[in-house]
Amino acid sequence: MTRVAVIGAGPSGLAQLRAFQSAAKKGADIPEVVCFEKQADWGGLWNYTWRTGLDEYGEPVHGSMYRYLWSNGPKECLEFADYSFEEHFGKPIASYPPRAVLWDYIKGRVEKADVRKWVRFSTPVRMVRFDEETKKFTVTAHDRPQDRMYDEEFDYVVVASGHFSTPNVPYFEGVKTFNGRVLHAHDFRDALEFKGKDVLLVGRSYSAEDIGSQCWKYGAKSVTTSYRSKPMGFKWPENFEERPLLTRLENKTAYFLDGSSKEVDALILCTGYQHHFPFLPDDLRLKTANRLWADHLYKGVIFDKNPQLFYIGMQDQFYTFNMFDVQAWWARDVIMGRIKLPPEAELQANFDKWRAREETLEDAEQMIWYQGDYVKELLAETDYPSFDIEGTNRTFMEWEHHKAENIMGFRDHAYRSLMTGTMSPTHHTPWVDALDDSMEEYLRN
Ligand code: FAD
Ligand code: NA7
Repeated sequence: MTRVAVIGAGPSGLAQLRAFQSAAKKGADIPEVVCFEKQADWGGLWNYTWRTGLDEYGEPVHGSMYRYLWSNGPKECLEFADYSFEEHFGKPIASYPPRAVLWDYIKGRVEKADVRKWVRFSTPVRMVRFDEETKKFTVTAHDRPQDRMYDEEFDYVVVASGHFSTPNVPYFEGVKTFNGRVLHAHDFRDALEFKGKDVLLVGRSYSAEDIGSQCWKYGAKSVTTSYRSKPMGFKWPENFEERPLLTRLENKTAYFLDGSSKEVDALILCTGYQHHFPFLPDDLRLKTANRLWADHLYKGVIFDKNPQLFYIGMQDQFYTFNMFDVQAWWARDVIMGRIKLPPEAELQANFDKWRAREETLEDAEQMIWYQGDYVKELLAETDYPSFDIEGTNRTFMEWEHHKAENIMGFRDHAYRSLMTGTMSPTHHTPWVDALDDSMEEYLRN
């Protein structure tokens, strides 16, 4: 029997499990699927952990999410086409759910699909090797509770281990002797730690924007973000400012490229993440920057050096859950022989086309249409329920517009579901006043 290993049970890995299960439900003979998950539960980053550094087994902690995190984009843009929010919650809910609500939604679909039995929890994959003669992979996994390592053979491997977990940590002069707290966004957990403090963040992307906003919301005395390329440019509140790049630190003083300086209590490096696959040897390991068209992946999914190896969710993301789904359905259909891969020259030409367009992208709007078009291309080749990509793109545009209007108020807007057509209700409390991020509080009518 054909065997498929899925590495990771986050949204991408779970999309792969659901893809196979949905084919089985329609009567197809599916391969045996084994999912290895390093954490004790599923949901990937959405499964919050209070731990930082190493976990209870001495494994690097995967989680980068923090308390009070609310979706940073409309839930309407990530909704599963085969499992709506309304189906899960039994009623329409507001558009920017906190983490716990989204985790519940992610779990609901796979609980319904009954695929938990395919997952081996607390089992990190240590190594994957490919035998050119037998054309099989040997996966070495470590059952942590039993403290037992073992090898198993597979015909296909799907890597769904995420890429927002291993921090990119640049060096700044004087950081060694800085008299305050220094951390990377990966280790940020609770904004209340910074209440009453002057906080400095380096970076200008989602983490800097959101962690900065949260520190502000939970009472930081001041928030300063420092950019390398250009400012985020939002209309920030009075005690929130953007400055050019940090050049050095001295005691508690931060110096910036424009010659200015500021006393700060903490430095949070929101400087992004590395694609990091310590369990993959050179010939199987994806090496790419965080970009919309990742290197080495034909159709954004299949490894160019080995057509039995797939990577899900490895691109930079506007689209998330439903893009992972479309990728997983596509990978499934290649594995099951429903999609016949074209000759390599054709795959390369397809890659070159997407890469060339990626290099022309100038702003978020163009990037969203680009990723939408990519999702559309894969969607057309599988039986994943079709959904309105243009409508999704337009919702993303509204989101961008609402952020530009009011960065601390964009989450108070509501959007229409592209899957059910239902208009979402406005949330009962403005985001700036909503300090309780529990599911009960969010779903309260
Ligand atoms: P992950 O969620 O990272 O899951 C990967 C899984 O693989 C984990 O469970 C991990 O334990 C497991 N794993 C890793 N290595 C191994 C191994 N060797 N062996 C076995 N298992 C392994 N997206 C949105 O749509 N909206 C948001 O608001 C949003 N906010 C975000 C906030 C933060 C702070 C971060 C970091 C990301 C956010 N994202 C958001 C993007 C996020 O990347 C996706 O939503 C999604 O979690 C990606 O799913 P994934 O399965 O690809 O990766
Ligand atoms: P991103 O989106 O990869 O952004 C990384 C940011 O870090 C970006 O603004 C970079 O600046 C900045 N960066 C990287 N290296 C440096 C150095 N050396 N000096 C200064 N600034 C640097 O990561 P995020 O963590 O923000 O977001 C990742 C995910 O988490 C995302 O999906 C969210 O939903 C949550 P640049 O822009 O290149 O000038």
